Amino acid sequence: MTRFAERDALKRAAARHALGLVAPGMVVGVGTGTTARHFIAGLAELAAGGLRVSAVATSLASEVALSAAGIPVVAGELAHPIDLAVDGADEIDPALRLVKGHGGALFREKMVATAAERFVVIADGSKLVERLGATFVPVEVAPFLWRHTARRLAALGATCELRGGAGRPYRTDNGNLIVDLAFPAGLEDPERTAAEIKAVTGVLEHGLFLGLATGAIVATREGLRLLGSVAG
Ligand code: A5P
Repeated sequence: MTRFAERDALKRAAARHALGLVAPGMVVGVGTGTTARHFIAGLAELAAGGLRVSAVATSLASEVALSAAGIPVVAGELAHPIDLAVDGADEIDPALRLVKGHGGALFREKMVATAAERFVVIADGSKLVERLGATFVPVEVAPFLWRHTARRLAALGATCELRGGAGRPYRTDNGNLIVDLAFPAGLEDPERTAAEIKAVTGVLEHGLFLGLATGAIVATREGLRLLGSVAG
């Protein structure tokens, strides 16, 4: 098995385990990315077998996949909390703090995570880190005067890169830009960095998800690791 196939099998194992948390009638927040795709495939099978749930999608891509599976997708009109949100992550630290957004969907992902009563992360073991900032922290910014916003973000001690480059910038589902921040030594104090990023005018949201995940299902070669509270 190639390394890619092995990682994909682990992502699938984590996603499949999360399906056990879904109960009839739930409003389920559904994530974005290669791990979440396995969760959507499993939900589609359950729906085909008669399970009735509705979903809140964290991206247009996930919305399309859910609709294709006949799962009703709700958005602005949602009056009640989301019962359970399930999503991937790019980094998970021992305190269940996350970096998310490498797939560009961080704004809606954070909206869904904050609106959910339970937020369970699904991932393969490569996402576990001792300290956040091992990769990069995506920040969704308004296109208006974005270079000025990026300069202020760089002043926080980060290397900033516009995703896609200035010639062909990546656009989020919300029509905004993503600036990826790399912190050479990682994040000593993620809460402080999160507050500093959020205080920059022009920033809409960042990929530090702190105090949001209630549990994580992490699939490793040695088996599933359940972090935090995962049971229903
Ligand atoms: C999407 O914007 C991200 O937050 C994803 O949840 C994250 O990048 C994990 O993606 P994979 O499951 O593809 O690794």
